[in-house]
Amino acid sequence: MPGPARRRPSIAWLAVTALVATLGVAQAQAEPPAITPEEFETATQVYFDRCAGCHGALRAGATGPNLFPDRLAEKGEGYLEAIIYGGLPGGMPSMGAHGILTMEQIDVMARFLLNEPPAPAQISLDQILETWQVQVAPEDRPGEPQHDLDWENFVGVILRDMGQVAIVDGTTHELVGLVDTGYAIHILRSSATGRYFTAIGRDGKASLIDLWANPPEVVAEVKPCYDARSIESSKFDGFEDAYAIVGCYWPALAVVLDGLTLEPLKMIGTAGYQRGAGAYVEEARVAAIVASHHYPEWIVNIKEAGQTWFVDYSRLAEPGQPLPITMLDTDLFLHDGGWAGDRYFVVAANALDKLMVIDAQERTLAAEVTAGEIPHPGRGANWVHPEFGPVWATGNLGSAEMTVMGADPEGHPEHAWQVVARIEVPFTGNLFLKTHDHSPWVFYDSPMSPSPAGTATVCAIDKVALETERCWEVPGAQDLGARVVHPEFTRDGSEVWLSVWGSMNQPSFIVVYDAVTLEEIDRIEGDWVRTPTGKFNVYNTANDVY
Ligand code: DHE
Repeated sequence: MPGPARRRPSIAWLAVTALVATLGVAQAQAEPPAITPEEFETATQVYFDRCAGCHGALRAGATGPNLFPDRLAEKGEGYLEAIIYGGLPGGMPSMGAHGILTMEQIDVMARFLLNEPPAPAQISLDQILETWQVQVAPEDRPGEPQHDLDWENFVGVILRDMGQVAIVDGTTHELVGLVDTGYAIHILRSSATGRYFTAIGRDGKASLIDLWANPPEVVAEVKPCYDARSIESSKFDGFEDAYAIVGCYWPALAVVLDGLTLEPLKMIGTAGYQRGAGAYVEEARVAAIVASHHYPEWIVNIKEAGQTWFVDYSRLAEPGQPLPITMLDTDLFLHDGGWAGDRYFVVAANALDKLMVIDAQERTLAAEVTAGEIPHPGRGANWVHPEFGPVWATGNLGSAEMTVMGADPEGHPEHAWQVVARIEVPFTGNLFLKTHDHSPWVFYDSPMSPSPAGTATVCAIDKVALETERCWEVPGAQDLGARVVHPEFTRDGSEVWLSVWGSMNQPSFIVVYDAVTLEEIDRIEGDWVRTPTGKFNVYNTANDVY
């Protein structure tokens, strides 16, 4: 249906509607506003790219609230435009103020949200097989590295909006190679040996990157879903690099792949009943996945089901390919997480402000801990504190706090899974923190801060005093309209790198700090450095150093 000509909202008008929204004054909206088929199609794509991660492919909500038209109709189109433009302190990004969406797109998105959502498609194994390609067969790959570089100190840098991964030498800071991957590429994981990076794009495309090739190259790829966030390799003794798994956001699916060719081997549907005797959830998204060192299995977190699954890959090579799955009830809104020591895996139930501590040896829920608002650990940070023993920390999206808890039930039972410090930081909007045994600091970002200064700031937190030592703005980041994100260490822990995440229209840089003195020692620059986000040192990623 053709829509009427649309007005362009002015910033002043948006400010007024934001105030109205903040004061909770509802604007009645009887009929869904008109939207043309072209606008609907564009909005569906924008929603998939920018909104589905938090609000769900079906708009049923998760990290963010549900975006069903019946709820939103009470709030009205002006409210929606204001929130999309300006964001909210709890983590909703300011899409307009940060130049992510234009005024026209915001206008279309507000109308799209007030109309019924489209039904997303399912996928079959045949469709997945059509996307599977092996560029270099395992038998044609080199038996040893084809370069003299210290490949275990390579850093894979995600160039998000370029759909590329840059392989950078962690020793020389030189670019070793650039490879094409999936759209809006999200994370990399190292295979057990470190030889391969597996990459996952938001479009569900998985790529296998061989670091022994000169230059590194994609040797296999497959697209097992339409929307994905996680990927992991098999790491148990005897199964190194043998298998990989992709966790999909849509369809509700995890797909087991051959680790050397990415051939799809098993599809595991995740739609089902929520923890306990809960409701049936059609959209049960796969969030963090980690490879266990205790058993030949992956620990797979199903967000809307509130369950953590232990997926046993040890018998995949047998005829009939049984794939035993142990389901543990944890809690809803599971998102990201990492190892606390080598026995416990901690995953954030983010919208509940909780951390689930999973005992990977016993396959039980060891504890639930209340963090700050919307904990977002990435992988978290591990170190040994002189009083509390081994501890584990998370940042929080919604509160200006780094939360530290005891993580050693055997040696320090009185502190285990108790919050031992809530360390004040200047900004909300943290996404990642990281540390290394050779650094006295935890490095802490705040790219989702509503304050532009916050988005460009990094903090160093004292691991012994348990207080913020220093926070500083990365010079030049604000001039690029960029956010400073994702600390990562080099293999020996002497340097920490942070991405200056600007727009794809101009190059930005990766800033390198001395991990002890906090001095800036280099900027990795070049025309290729566009939209850098996550960075993954091969050794640290393969060995879960964080
Ligand atoms: Fe991520 C980890 C999901 C937005 C960069 N992100 C994760 C994980 C999940 C997740 C489930 C854990 C994977 C694992 O360990 O197996 N991320 C989501 C979303 O749903 C969300 C909130 C919204 C979306 O639409 O995707 C989202 N993520 C982002 C970003 O905006 C970031 C900063 C840049 C980007 O890709 O757009 C981003 N996420 C990352 C990174 C990690 C990650 C770099 C891995 C951190 C690590 O150190 O291992």
